[in-house]
Amino acid sequence: MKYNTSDTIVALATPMGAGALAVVRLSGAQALSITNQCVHKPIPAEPRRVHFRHFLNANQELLDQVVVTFFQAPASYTGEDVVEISAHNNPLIVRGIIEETLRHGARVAEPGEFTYRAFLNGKMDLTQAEAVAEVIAARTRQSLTHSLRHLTGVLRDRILAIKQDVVNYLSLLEINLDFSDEEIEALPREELARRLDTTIERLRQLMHTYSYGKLLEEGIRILFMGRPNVGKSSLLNRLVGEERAIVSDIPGTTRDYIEAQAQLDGLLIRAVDTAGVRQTPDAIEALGIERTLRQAEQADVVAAVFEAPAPPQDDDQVLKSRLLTWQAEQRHAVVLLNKVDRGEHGAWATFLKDLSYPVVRISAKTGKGMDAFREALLGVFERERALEHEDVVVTSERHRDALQRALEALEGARQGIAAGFSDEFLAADIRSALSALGEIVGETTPQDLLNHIFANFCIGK
Ligand SMILES: Nc1nc2c(ncn2[C@@H]2O[C@H](COP(=O)(O)OP(=O)(O)OP(=O)(O)O)[C@@H](O)[C@H]2O)c(=O)[nH]1
Ligand SMILES: [Mg+2]
Repeated sequence: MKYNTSDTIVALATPMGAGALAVVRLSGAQALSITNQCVHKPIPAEPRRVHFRHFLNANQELLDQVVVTFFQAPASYTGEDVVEISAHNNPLIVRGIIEETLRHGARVAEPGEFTYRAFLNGKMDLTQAEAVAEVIAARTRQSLTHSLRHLTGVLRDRILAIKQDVVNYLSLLEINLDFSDEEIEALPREELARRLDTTIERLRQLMHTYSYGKLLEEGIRILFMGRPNVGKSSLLNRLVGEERAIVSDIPGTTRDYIEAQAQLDGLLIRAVDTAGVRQTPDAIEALGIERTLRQAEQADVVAAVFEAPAPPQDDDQVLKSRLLTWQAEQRHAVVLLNKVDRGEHGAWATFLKDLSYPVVRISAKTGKGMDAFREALLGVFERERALEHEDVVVTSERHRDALQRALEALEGARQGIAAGFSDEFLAADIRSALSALGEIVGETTPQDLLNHIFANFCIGK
């Protein structure tokens, strides 16, 4: 066990810095008595009342005027006695308050320890505890919506419902095992097979939502590629709505890649600008180009940029061959024919003919075609985005992996039935499915994994 959970912990719950208010939070059996040693008049043990107090330092001098709220166990965030002290947000005051509580026996909380205690005390399951961090970190409207849903326990409920079915299969199998001499079958095998199929299907559907959940969590990584000077940086600036990348008419302006963020229909767009791809004798530029090609492998979608008013060049042909390869590999891309404000050379229609990617005629200068570009981007992720309205969306890789293991175990049991394996074999598979499902909600999660999850929280959560 990493944390000692019998003592009283303290931490700043709001960001450190200057501001109107800072909230210092204590949790543990001594929360109120420690606080009472630091204020000019004791706070009665009546829960959820707000008290105005003078918070005093070691010399009994005024440190700040504060407002203290007491939450009595178990009706608090952590399930323990909790005291919240709202003070003026000055680091001198905050440090002073924390020091005083430490002097009277509190301990500085470990990262995530308030939430960890809430989890240990059954105030929330592991998916909800993880959702606390998700809610705080969410950067788009959609991702916040789903994090908040996780916080209310929708994923927990879904997992527990599936788990209950699996528990039933196991107990029916165990009845079969107990009465194996008597040739009574509590559950005929065909019936078990049918029910397993239903559960397997439910797991598959839930896992399927991860394709959208991953977009929510990680955003869409879009990489601008094209030969020098076609307007990649200008298009990126347009997409994110600010001048992030340097634009100039000197080919080879962008050397290293830069990333800028924007929101698109509630999704996070992470746009990456790259060095123009061309044959070059310049060693530094060549390094940048190599990087671009490596980045392209990690992008969710490549925006391939060409210059409409000029005829296709050798370097354009190189990019086109790449696009043809990606097309065969079913990777996502959008073709942007830029600078259409200066017209379009007749050769492009033929040049782009063998590409099945959407082609958007665009101008970074006038903004024409930007909406079509956004539409094309969203179109690429249409299948994933269709899952937006699912009640439960799996957004965590940890959950997806555990679901995958549960699914494989149940499929193993299903195949065992088809192959006529004994009940013992089936029961073993079903038990490992149960354990995988239990890991998601925190019932069978190994301690080191728990430690790892909570260690990624910040202090004060
Ligand atoms: N007329 C016109 N000029 C554009 C357009 N987009 C970009 N330009 C100009 O084209 C030149 C190159 O633009 P950049 O955005 O720097 O091009 P780049 O592809 O990032 O170039 P490198 O970083 O050198 O690879 C600049 O002078 C831009 O002002 C457009 O849509 N129309
Ligand atoms: Mg550039």
